[in-house]
Amino acid sequence: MRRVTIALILLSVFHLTSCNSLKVPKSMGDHKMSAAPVNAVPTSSEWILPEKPMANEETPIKILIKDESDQPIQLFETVHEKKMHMFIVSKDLSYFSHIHPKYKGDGEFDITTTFPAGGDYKLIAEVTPKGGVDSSIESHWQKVAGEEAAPKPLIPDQKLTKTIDGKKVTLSFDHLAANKTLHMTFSIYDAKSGKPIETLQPYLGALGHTVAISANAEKYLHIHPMTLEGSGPNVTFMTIFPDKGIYKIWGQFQHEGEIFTVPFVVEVGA
Ligand SMILES: [Cu+2]
Repeated sequence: MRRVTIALILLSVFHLTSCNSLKVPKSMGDHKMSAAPVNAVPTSSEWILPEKPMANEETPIKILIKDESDQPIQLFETVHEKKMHMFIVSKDLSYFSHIHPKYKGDGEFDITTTFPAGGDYKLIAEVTPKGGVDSSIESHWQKVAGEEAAPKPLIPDQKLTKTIDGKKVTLSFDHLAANKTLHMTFSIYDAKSGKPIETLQPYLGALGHTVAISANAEKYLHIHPMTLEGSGPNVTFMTIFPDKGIYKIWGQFQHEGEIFTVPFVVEVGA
C-alpha cells in the first residue's frame, strides 16, 4: 500500500516536471508510444470494419478500446467536448478527416464514414480512459477497395501562406528543429479585405486544433493552443516534433459558425 502511494507521488512529480517545467504538451504521442506521455493509460484496440470496405460507400467502423489485460475499458473522459477524436488520412496524406465516433458503452465506439478512393488509410483514435491525464492513441491501417488516385508526393511548401475558404492563413515557427520545444503560429486574415480576423470562435473547446502527421504516417501529434484566450488573428501552438523529416500539418479553426481546415507541409530539421 505504502509502496503504491510512493509510486503515485513519484509519478505525479515526474508528470509535473515533464509537463510544467519542460512544457511538454498534454496531447502528444505517436502510435508506437515511444514519445508517448507518461500519464497515458495503456490501451489496446480492436478495429472492426467490413471485410472489404469500398470507396464511396458508407462504411461502418467499430473500435473496441481495451486495457492491458484485454478487458474493455468502461469509462472515458470527455476531452475537447468528445470522448473520442478520430483522424483518417490517406497514405499520401492528401485526404484528411476529423470525426467523432459515438460511445456505445463497454469500450465500444461506432461511426460510419465514406472513403473517397481506394487505397490505404491510417485511422487514428484518441481517447482518455478515466483517470488518464494524457490521451491514449490507437491506430489502424485500413485497405479500401475501389479506384485508387495516383499518390500525391509530399513536398514541403515553399511559402507558408495559403488562401482557403476566403481566409488567407500564414504559418510561422520560432524554429523548426526536432526534439526541441517550438512555437508555431497561424495568422488568419480575410482574403478579400486583407484585414486580420479577430473573431475566431472556439471549436471543440479550443481556439484551434492542429494535427501533424509524419510523411510515413507513423508519427502523430494533436496540439492545442497555449491559451484559451484570444480570438485571432494569431493562434499559437507549442509542440515538439519527435523526429526530423517531412510532416503535414492541418490547422482547424472556426469563424462565423464555419469550420475551416488549412493544410501545410513542412520539413523539420535535425
Ligand atoms: Cu476531434
